[in-house]
Amino acid sequence: MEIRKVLIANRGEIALRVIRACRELGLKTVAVYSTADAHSLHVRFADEAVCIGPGQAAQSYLNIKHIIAAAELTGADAVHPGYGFLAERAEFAEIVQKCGMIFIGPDPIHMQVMGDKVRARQTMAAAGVPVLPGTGVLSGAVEALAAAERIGLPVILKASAGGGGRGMKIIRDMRALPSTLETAQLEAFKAFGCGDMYLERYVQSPRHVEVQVVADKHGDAVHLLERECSVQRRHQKVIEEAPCSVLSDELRADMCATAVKAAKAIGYHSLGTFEFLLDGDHFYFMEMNTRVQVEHCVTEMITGIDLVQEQIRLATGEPLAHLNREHKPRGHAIECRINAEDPVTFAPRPGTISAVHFPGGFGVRVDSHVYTGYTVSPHYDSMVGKLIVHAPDRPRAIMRMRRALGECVIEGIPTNLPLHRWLLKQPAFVSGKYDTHFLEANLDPEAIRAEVDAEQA
Ligand code: MV4
Repeated sequence: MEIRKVLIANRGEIALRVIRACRELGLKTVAVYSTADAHSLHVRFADEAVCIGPGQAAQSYLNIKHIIAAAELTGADAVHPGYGFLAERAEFAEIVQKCGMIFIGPDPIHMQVMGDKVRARQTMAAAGVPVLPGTGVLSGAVEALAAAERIGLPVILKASAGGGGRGMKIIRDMRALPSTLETAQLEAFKAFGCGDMYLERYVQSPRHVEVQVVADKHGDAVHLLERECSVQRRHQKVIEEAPCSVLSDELRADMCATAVKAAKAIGYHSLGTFEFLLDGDHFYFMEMNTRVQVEHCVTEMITGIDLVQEQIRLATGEPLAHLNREHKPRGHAIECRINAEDPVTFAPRPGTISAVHFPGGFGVRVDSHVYTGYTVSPHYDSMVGKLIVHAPDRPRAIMRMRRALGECVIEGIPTNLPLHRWLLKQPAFVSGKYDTHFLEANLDPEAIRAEVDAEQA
């Protein structure tokens, strides 16, 4: 199977990222865009561009008919979904394939299995991947109470159709379980069209560590080490790094081998990420992401592998033969997500950027679609770019990130740059000893405001 022309069914920095990979592979590109994105760089940098609807995502970037029409009109032979929007919708991948095009991603069946969190849990357990003690879909309060009794409190109720932290409730008291289950089922039904819930033992202070896997269509799979993603707020990641600074070589090897075993067991192909909860020196499967992720760049920096090019090659059926089997981390990489938002309240702040200057220099990478005069639209998420640094070790990566943040200027709209400047100084971050509660537990509005004032001085 050969690819000549790729349609990128996305926008923003990831659309640019995919266009860059295609250009280096000698492939033609087709951008699709909403009327709100008419002046976007992905439209300018692609070989062709097709308008697919108005600003509301439901009518453009989520409009399968319009995207397929754009692909047929331009003669694209492959579709890259990026992340978000249609990236994990099995139905979209199926339609792309039925129209005779290559979907640059996994088999739709794997998107389905991993989208159903109960099925994903069962599938992983059957493949020998550690999962927390838990249940299948709960039939009601009687079963839930018995399960909680067996597992021990606290437990967590999760929606089978949820994921990414949506539809979860922590139970610390048996008496609250029946009513919380009922509420959660109703909420899940409203949000996802499916009220199925399951229970797991609740881990109080875990770290979020995920393993990047690449797998070909011939049953081969390799890992590309792990990423640490515990610096987050309300399930939105803020900083990611690779490798994870608290993993022993043994634990890293175990976690990475487990991810490879899991990918092979289900016959997975393309890029995939296994998310684990790390509790001391135990790890448990949480979810699998079947797409390229925002934070893929930190893995690229420490492995030297272009993940998007790899993803495209794999989609054509190329074998993994050329990839090293065992990767040792090559230095340390950190990524800061830069958002157009209030740095203290995190409220999105769309608007027009009056001036922008991105940092540069040795070991600094900026993946961004914005420029002076660019308007951040309220229709889409508020990320305006990613600042990534690479250095020989973690202390030097932190110094380099502080230096790069100091050079970064975005004017006209507030951004979370002051939050990042504050974060990179926090003793818990610098020590590397932090868990998923670190950011929310240590937020210091006064200190962040001081960073805002320092920026304006
Ligand atoms: C958990 C957990 C503790 N115990 N499951 C949140 C996102 C989704 N992938 C799973 N999540 C969690 N599941 C059990 N049994 C804690 C979280 C969690 C979390 C996980 C990763 C990163 C940040 C988090 C923030 C809050 C809760």
